[in-house]
Amino acid sequence: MTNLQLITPMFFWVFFFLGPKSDDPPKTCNPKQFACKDHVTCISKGWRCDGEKDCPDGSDESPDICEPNQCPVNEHSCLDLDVCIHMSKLCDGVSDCSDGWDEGPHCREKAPECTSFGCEFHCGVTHDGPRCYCRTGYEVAADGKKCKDFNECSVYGTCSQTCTNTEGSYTCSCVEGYLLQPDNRSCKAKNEPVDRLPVLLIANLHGIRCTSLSGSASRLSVPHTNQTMAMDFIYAEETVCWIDVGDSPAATQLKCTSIQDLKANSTSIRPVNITLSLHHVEQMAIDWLTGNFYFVDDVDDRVFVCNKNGQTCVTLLDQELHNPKGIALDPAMGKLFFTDYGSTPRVERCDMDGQNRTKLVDSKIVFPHGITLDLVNRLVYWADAYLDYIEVVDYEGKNRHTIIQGLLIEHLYGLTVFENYLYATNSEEGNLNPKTSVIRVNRFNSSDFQVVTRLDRGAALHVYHQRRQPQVRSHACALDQFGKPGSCSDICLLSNSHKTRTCRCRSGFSLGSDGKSCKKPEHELFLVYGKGRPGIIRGMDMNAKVPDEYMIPIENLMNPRALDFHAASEFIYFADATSYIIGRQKIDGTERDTILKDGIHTVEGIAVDWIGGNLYWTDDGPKKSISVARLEKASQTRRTLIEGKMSHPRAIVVDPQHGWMYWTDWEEDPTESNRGKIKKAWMDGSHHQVFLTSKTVLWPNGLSLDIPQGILYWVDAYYDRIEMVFLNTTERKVWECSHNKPCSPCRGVIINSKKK
Ligand SMILES: *[C@@H]1O[C@H](CO)[C@@H](O)[C@H](O)[C@H]1NC(C)=O
Ligand SMILES: *[C@@H]1O[C@H](CO)[C@@H](O)[C@H](O)[C@H]1NC(C)=O
Ligand SMILES: *[C@@H]1O[C@H](CO)[C@@H](O)[C@H](O)[C@H]1NC(C)=O
Ligand SMILES: *[C@@H]1O[C@H](CO)[C@@H](O)[C@H](O)[C@H]1NC(C)=O
Ligand SMILES: *[C@@H]1O[C@H](CO)[C@@H](O)[C@H](O)[C@H]1NC(C)=O
Ligand SMILES: *[C@@H]1O[C@H](CO)[C@@H](O)[C@H](O)[C@H]1NC(C)=O
Ligand SMILES: *[C@@H]1O[C@H](CO)[C@@H](O)[C@H](O)[C@H]1NC(C)=O
Ligand SMILES: [Ca+2]
Ligand SMILES: [Ca+2]
Repeated sequence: MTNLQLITPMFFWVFFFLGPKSDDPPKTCNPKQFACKDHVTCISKGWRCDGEKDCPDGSDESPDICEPNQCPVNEHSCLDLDVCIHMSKLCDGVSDCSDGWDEGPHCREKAPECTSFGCEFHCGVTHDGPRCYCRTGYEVAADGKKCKDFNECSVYGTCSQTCTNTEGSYTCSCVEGYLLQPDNRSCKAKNEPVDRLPVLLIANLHGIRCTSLSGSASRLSVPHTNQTMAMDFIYAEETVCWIDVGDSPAATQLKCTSIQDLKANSTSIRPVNITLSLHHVEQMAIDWLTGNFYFVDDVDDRVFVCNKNGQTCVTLLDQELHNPKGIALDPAMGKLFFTDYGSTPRVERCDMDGQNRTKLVDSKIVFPHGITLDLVNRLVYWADAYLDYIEVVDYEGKNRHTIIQGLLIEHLYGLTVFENYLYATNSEEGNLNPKTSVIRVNRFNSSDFQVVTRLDRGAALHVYHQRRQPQVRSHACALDQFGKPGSCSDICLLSNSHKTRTCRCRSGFSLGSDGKSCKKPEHELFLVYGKGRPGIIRGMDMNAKVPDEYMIPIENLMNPRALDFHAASEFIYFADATSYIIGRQKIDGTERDTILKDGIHTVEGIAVDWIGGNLYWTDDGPKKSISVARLEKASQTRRTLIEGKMSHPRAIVVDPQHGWMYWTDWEEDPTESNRGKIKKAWMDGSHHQVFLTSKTVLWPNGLSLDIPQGILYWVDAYYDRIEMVFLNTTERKVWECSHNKPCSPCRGVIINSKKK
């Protein structure tokens, strides 16, 4: 078997060269200030949306920052647009606006217009002339005169749960498990048993604290958790789980403990061994139906999930993620929600198997953090730590509404909702101050606001109550007669509802045709890629519908830049540019080894000669060279074949059957006589020559050779395209992207490589 049969023409090295994190909000203004869109001016946050333009560009009053205030039905605004009065108070001889705007000479002047205006109910005199209004429960129809039923249910907060519109009125009701309150709008969760009151679980510097909803301390406290930010619970199992952060990835662990009857039991603390690193996990959420753990990692920039025992973990999302911060689940609906404050801050949703990814919010959002769900009304609440607000949208991203905005909430981290209240951990001086408070705000009336308790470095918080984790009668990942969840051999994920599932396999295995069993793949057609910051190399089946990991990832790299695969030995060879080494690891994750470290500089390309058992590499360091070494005993056998005579040697491939090697040479400042090139030479370095150069070749990379067809493929990182050339005729073609020949996996990469 040769290298070639494994690697199809669509096999490209794919690299993400991401710079240091640069997606934090602008740093020039202090936390109490608002940064104008000009990125220069800072103004006091209190001046934002106050009706006066304070930024030179007016961005402090722009519609995407400030929602225009709209008066409720049958009301009218005063001169101060934030104040509304009922229209019956216009020109009634009493000054109702503090500025007296509702009264004045216009009343007498314009009153006659009202009599002939033809309102079905009543007419109010405004500065702009007559305006009709209707009796309570009705609104003015499209003609501006007749009255029709007002749909109160379309207004956020009319009822705290179910709202039924009626002619001239509406009624509120509550779903099972809740009781309607005397105000006929609010719903209170039933406690079963009755003495099982809801409590707040708060992760903080000293452990996991438990208080009543009003903040008075309760009996439970799980002590000695270590720098825990991420925490969640499984109510049905009376268990809380959290991440203990240690000094190293290995010292960072997921732990769970029983909190039966809200009594801490330190002997029941158990680690859940997880194969993927949890060291940079920002937040977690437990699918309480299946017991699967979901994590967001804002350094490795991925969302991943592990099964209940931690043995199988799979990555759900790792593309177009820049700093995922918060995560929340609705397992009954099969929905996962997360916040990300990367280059385009946003709130997103996907199914719980990672499919159907959908953007919900991407405007008027800077630094979204905590996120929580109203599982009854299907609403998503999130906090923005830069714009200092809590807002809400429905599961479709519609009906957006601001709950509270302003200095009372400075840097919200954890967020949860229960009954009429939102609870959040709030740090008063941004991240710098370890002192945090837990606040609660009525989500239908932001003046109902209070500080519940104070603590050191409060992080995740949850209301621990049965109603936060409603059960379903049965779900698609229930254990079968062999004890396998949803009959999946490795991990069962709920997909777009609790009635559907997706089986996934652990690293190195792929799903069989039955969609349930996992088997070792035959390693055909696989794409290995490295991703910068921090580096990782992984493999996947390019044809598979679900991106199973096809090999144990090579983790903890600084900046992987080049790689190749030796089929016979199953070794991946890779160069790590920042740590100046060439190493290898088998695809089953074993035998990680550094094979070359002295005299290795900026290795940009690696090629395995599977016939001769040699490794070729390019080095774009000070010396610009191409070298070779034996695959075994590499450091004793290395030899430089070509030195100098190149601008920026990059990708390299070898054709040992015909004795040629091909590599790309970038030109930073191209001129008429100096362009990007593809060069070739015999595999001993002799017969060095330019194979191809042209005006339209600038940054060729990702060489790939189809030897039987005699075709060389490359991507041009400057022109963002894939090209091919016939070795026999040097005829060039641009690879057309189509359904059967997708370019997208490469395209993202090419764009990213420009960021270097
Ligand atoms: C709630 O509804 C009941 C029955 O319809 C009524 O008697 C009561 O006055 C209502 N309470 C409020 C606060 O509107
Ligand atoms: C907590 O983490 C620190 C380092 O961050 C470590 O020295 C200490 O041993 C850990 N404590 C526990 C109880 O794990
Ligand atoms: C504490 O947990 C251990 C292990 O789960 C259990 O055997 C023991 O009975 C528990 N003790 C109490 C007081 O609940
Ligand atoms: C988890 O790992 C630790 C240390 O590697 C080991 O002692 C323990 O038995 C493992 N637990 C499980 C449940 O596999
Ligand atoms: C996306 O969701 C819809 C239902 O919401 C479902 O019918 C469809 O199969 C999903 N698509 C994928 C790719 O999962
Ligand atoms: C909102 O909350 C404040 C403070 O608790 C209270 O005084 C006010 O009556 C509430 N408003 C409504 C409409 O319930
Ligand atoms: C060059 O190679 C291509 C692909 O193998 C083949 O179709 C074509 O006929 C060859 N041309 C010549 C001139 O040999
Ligand atoms: Ca008045
Ligand atoms: Ca109505």
